Amino acid sequence: MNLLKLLTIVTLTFGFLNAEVISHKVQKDSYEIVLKSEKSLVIGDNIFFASLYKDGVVVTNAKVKAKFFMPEMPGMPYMEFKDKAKLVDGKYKFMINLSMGGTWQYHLMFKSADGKVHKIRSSINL
Ligand SMILES: [Cu+2]
Repeated sequence: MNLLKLLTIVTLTFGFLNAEVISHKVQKDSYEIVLKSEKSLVIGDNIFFASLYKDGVVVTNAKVKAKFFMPEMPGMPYMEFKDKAKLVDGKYKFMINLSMGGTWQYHLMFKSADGKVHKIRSSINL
């Protein structure tokens, strides 16, 4: 086995072990939002679930959208991926394709029944 192959395997293994399930809890405008990834994050398609609460009660009548993006870097253009969430078992489910490792910024936007739009900004590491 040559060194390059070995390095590739070590890198992939480390990457796999190092990947995390995301669980972010954020307070915003008297709402609480819990964002979780279904599995450890991977390069490629990732399923996320956002749970929304107001005064401890689950909110299921909001419209939720997500945008994940990575700013332009040397040798890499700006990247983004958006999805509109679907309500599944009381949680807002969406899919995001993370096309490379690194830090991804995300915006989670939800429109509550009163028509107000709320935006959460955070980031994940892959
Ligand atoms: Cu990048």
